[in-house]
Amino acid sequence: MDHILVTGGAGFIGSNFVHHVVANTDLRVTVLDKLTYAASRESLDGLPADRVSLVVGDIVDAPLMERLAGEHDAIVHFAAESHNDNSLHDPSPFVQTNVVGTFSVLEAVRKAGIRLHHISTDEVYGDLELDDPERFSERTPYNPSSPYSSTKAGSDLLVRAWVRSFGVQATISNCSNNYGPWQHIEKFIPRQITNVIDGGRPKLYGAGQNVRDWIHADDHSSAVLAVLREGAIGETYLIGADGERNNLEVVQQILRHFGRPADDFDHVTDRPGHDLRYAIDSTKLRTELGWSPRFTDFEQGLADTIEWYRAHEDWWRPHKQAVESAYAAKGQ
Ligand code: NAD
Ligand code: TDX
Repeated sequence: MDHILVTGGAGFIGSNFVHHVVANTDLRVTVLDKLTYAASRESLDGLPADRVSLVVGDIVDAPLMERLAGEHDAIVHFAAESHNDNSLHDPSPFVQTNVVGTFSVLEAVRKAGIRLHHISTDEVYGDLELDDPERFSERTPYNPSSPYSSTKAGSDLLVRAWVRSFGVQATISNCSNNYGPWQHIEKFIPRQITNVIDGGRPKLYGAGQNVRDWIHADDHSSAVLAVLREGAIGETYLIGADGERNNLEVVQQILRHFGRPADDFDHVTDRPGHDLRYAIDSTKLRTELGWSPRFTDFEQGLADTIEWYRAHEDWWRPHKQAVESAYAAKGQ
């Protein structure tokens, strides 16, 4: 494997992955990205031009996908509409990109006969009770809740069918909630960090008891690289770093970092159908591929992320007002 195509590589996790690949391998990378509102070209700044190039285009565009598949050894497929709240407002682009787009990627891979790694989410498994001793594993039945997670579940099932029916050489990974640099400020952690930088208050949906299993985007990247290189074709690997925290704990840690009082936040209208808890058992990935996370101290990783947003105000500032107006219109 020499030259890989990374769809969605100008988004949050995709760009972290491209940086990880450049720093840790000799691979050359082409990023294919539609540059939606969620993308940023700046996230690819500073990468060597002889190793990384950007093609602006849509994964739904079948001729484009076929041409690019023919020019690469493998595709790592991150491109998606990724925000649950947006999917409740307008599911249409989620069906287009996540389902039809993945179909287009699969057909291109099938025709070119190249390797595919499909990126997915733990949300395909639905949610867990707070006191459930079990966590999600590769054997957990699919039970998605939102338009976002159901389109991701649909894309996973397409990949499985293309492996079984057409012999496509694909793997799948389902990861828990990522944090780190370059995450769009519509998402929970960067929204709260930038609210506090602005002198405002974090906004907690409902009581703040919902639990997410946080992993640093660089650890997600190292896991994806491990599966791309050593994963068994047709297999699914769950990626997680044992980072369960409820939303209230995360908000209070952000407030503490800035020296603000622990109760200096607002409870706002809850998300309809809000999943209660996600938690990943990543035993298969750790035992079969020898992977382990590097960012095992969530408190330190969050502190570093806060400092990154402080240092990159030029990047997020132009979007802040529009993001907050859209939330305010929904009472959030
Ligand atoms: P993101 O929204 O930050 O980035 C998505 C990228 O895909 C953007 O650059 C966007 O321009 C691009 N894109 C969207 N539609 C496209 C299209 N039709 N053609 C080409 N490019 C298109 O998302 P993210 O948080 O980086 O998530 C990346 C992937 O990881 C997604 O598949 C998501 O489901 C998955 N995932 C995310 C998380 C998380 O916590 N963010 C956790 C597990 C899995
Ligand atoms: O302002 C907020 N207040 C709040 O309490 C926002 C934006 C969110 N929340 C809550 C909702 C969730 O319980 O925080 C938690 C995290 O919310 P998001 O950042 O929107 O993430 P989530 O819905 O958990 O989905 C994320 O993880 C799985 C990614 O966006 C998905 O792409 C990924 O698949």
